Amino acid sequence: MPQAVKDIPVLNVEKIREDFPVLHQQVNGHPLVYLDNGASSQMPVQVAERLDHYHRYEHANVHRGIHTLSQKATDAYEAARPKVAAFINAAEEHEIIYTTGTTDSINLVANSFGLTHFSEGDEVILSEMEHHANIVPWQMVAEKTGAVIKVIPVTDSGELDLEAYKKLLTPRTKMVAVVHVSNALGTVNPVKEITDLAHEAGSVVLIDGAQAVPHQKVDVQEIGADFYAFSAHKMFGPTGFGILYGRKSLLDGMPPYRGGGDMIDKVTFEETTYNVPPFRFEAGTPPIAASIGLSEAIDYIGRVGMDQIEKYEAKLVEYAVEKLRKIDGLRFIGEAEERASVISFVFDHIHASDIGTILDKKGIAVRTGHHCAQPILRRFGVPATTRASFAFYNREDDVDRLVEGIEYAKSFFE
Ligand code: 7TS
Repeated sequence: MPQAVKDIPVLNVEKIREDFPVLHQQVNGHPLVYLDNGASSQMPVQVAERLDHYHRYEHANVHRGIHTLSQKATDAYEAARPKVAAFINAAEEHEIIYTTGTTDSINLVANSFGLTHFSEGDEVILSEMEHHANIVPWQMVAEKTGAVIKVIPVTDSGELDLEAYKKLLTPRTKMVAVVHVSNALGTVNPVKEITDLAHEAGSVVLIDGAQAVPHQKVDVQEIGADFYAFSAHKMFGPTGFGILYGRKSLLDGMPPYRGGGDMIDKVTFEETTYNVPPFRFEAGTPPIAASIGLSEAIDYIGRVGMDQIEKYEAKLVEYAVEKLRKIDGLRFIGEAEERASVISFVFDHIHASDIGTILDKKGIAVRTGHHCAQPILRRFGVPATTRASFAFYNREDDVDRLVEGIEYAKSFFE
């Protein structure tokens, strides 16, 4: 079995960092400062070792082998379902669909639910701060069905304009699809209120939780959302894997999105009948190891403690905002009252990619660009921002290095 996992009774950042070997390297001659967690978080050794153990000793295809190894692999693969259900407080494990990530989860709903429920003139409400993954699939389905996309505007501080949202809801609203935490602004949206309002208007709701699940407790029953999507690689797990939570009563009535092995009940050339959810939506050999890796990542998060993570990151982000605010010429893009571990900023006369390149020379990894959220950057009149995004293994020292790096970058343009 993999090495016994380390006990972490309180959030001790130095102890936690021992579990992330990737953080202990030099980049361009400097100790790495990793502030690109919004794109992909790092993996603790416990997850890496669990993946290694699976590949060395447990690998077999799932759901189809009578032999012992296949049964073992199936058990380990399926174990993520109840674990994820408990992690987001889903009512039952069959509401958890394995996908390849948030993008895949949203495409599944857009195609399976959207293509069958939308008709000419129906309305889909998105927000101005969506990632392209929560825009483009709806546009593609709207094009096929004649549905119309409406957009909730964002205020100057980077919050959703809820009064405008209320006015957009009509009896024709069939779907409200909104991000929980914005990857470009860091705004935490009031998803329960948004969901309640949508339900009052008779609409179904999808929440894009890609940037929420690594940073805060998510309770899908409390939010009341019908669908909730997220990715394993942003929550200390492997790439190529993600989750779609779907309300059972809706999933039962949804057709498959992809055809193939595993998603069927009976196949003849005349007619095919389909498996029950979630298997109906999981055609073909899945990312078996990745599911096992996600289980381990959820265990790891559980040992650190989501309450601890929330508290720790809130303090760290507050520290970062205060330090960055003091830098002459720096302008935040997104200053919502409720914000998570993402800070975006610009300088009027320095391009974000220049800042990012110079920071990299100092070993500091940030993301620059439009963050796959072009409409919201357009809303703020900027082509790109520099974005620092945090995880619970970041420290105040990382923030200090970032501030020093930005001052250094600025000195080239003065
Ligand atoms: N939704 C949000 C809010 C995201 O931040 C991302 C990825 C996605 C959806 C898509 O997730 P995927 O795992 O299917 O790719 N966001 C980012 C980012 O901010 N930088 O790189 C990827």
